[in-house]
Amino acid sequence: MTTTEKIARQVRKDIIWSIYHAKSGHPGGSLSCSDILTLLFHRVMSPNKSNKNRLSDDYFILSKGHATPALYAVAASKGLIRRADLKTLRSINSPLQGHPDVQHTPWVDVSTGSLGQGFSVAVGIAKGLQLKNNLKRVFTLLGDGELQEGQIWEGAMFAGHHKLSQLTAIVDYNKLQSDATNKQICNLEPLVDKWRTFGWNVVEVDGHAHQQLLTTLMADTASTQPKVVIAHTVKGKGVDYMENMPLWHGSVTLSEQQYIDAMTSLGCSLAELEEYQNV
Ligand SMILES: Cc1ncc(C[n+]2csc(CCOP(=O)(O)OP(=O)(O)O)c2C)c(N)n1
Ligand SMILES: [Mg+2]
Repeated sequence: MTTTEKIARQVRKDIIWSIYHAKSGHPGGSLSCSDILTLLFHRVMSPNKSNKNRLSDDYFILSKGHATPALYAVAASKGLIRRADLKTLRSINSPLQGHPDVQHTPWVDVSTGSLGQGFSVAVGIAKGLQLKNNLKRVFTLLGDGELQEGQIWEGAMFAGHHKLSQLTAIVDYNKLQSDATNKQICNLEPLVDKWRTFGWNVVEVDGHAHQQLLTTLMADTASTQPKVVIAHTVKGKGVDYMENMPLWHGSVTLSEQQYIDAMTSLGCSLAELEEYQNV
């Protein structure tokens, strides 16, 4: 297992652990983006040279804002927050709110949760950077169900027209939204063609294959187009009873047995489970 694969596995355990304590949260869509976020923050985005209270000098906007358990677990893996704080997920007065919140959490770039809006802000930030000849990059993570929001396509059209090459959107294409598949609710296909027609450089990857993801996310920034990475993923990835099951979208309470089963499925030993009790 590579270093980032090990980190992603830890991130998945921390997701389950924090949601278990919160008695609510979104496991499915957090587990599907764990590999993507781990690689972004550990390998792809530039280090936080100018401000140690940030995750990176680049911008990151979690447009699928309900996946905070993954974002916070990655922040803990970077040492930006204490692992013990993950237990406070969704608690009143905790910095770790159910959706990213700039007022509670200073290292979050944009408050999100209303699907579609984060992407629009990411497009705006990229345009601002372009106007200032500032070379920082902007990354944003979208859900596939989120792509059904009208403002996504307004933003996509704008970004393509203005050649916002500093912008990279990643679609967590787990094929499921809240209750059913995209295909049942409002089909997205042909998805590659749609983005291409809007003037984007489109790359498809396996969203759990670290080397493939890394190569794609690191690839040329010299292009004159914004880039979209369509990452094929599995909702609930790593927890066998959650995989591809709409039930585990959110917002769910995990029983003690479900917590233990999920942690075991992620490779957690009994000793490790006990260690979690002391964090
Ligand atoms: C504008 C808006 N409408 C509805 C919701 C409620 N909601 C939260 S998550 C979700 C499903 C999102 O599906 P997807 O984007 O595929 O997310 P993922 O599968 O990655 O969890 C919905 C409908 C919302 N947050 N914002
Ligand atoms: Mg989805």
